[in-house]
Amino acid sequence: MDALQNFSNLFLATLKEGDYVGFTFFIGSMAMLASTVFFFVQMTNVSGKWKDSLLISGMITGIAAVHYFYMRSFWAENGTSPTSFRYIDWILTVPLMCVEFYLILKAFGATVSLLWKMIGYSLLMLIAGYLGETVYRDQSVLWGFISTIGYVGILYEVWLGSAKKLAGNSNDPALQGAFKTLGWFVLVGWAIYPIGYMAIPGGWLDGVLPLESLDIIYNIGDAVNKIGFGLVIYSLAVSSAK
Ligand SMILES: *C/C=C(C)/C=C/C=C(C)/C=C/C1=C(C)CCCC1(C)C
Repeated sequence: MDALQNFSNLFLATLKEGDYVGFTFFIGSMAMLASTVFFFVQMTNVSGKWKDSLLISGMITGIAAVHYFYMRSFWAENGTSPTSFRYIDWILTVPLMCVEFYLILKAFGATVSLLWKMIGYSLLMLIAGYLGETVYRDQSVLWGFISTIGYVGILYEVWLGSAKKLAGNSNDPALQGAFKTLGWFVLVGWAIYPIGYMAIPGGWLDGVLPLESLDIIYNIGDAVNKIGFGLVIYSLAVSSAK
């Protein structure tokens, strides 16, 4: 009975009126859930190789949905940021976004080693960010810098490196357009996160942005990047030549 009670608290803790940060967790949960249904249903409608891409899109928002249900309750119960769960979510979903790039470019020669390189960069980015935000808060600027090296690595691959060259090999304008858009997600959409990170005490924007803005910024970032990213893949899947 106790276990059942604990379990229901994890998912069902009640938000208070006027808790705007909590509201964004709630909206995040619903948006991720709805998108997951959408991607999984559309998976059955798209042709051949695109099924895998839509499966991954649904996995990304599905993993995020479960985390958001949990994080919403964590916030409602404790009134503190569910930082560890956020990073657990990211460490699962960001590598899956690298898999999306790989799947799109596979027909144009993307190798598994490119995939691992991008996953490696994302792990560096997220592990360093986690350490700076939790274990070594005093040195959050240093860890933020190390994390940024991983971020720049991903940006390099997508905008200048081998991923970009492979996309250039394609003669499908739909693919090239979608790849460009995904690149903008990584450049602009993902830049939302370091801005949130800088709002923590001791960070460069400490005092400029209120601390509560951290969760709001991360919640908006996740919705834009996970759902938006998946929608770009979906529209590529329905418009691409083959
Ligand atoms: C769905 C979740 C996504 C796309 C998460 C992306 C997260 C980042 C791009 C985080 C980047 C960070 C830095 C570049 C420096 C400061 C620490 C981080 C982890 C917030």
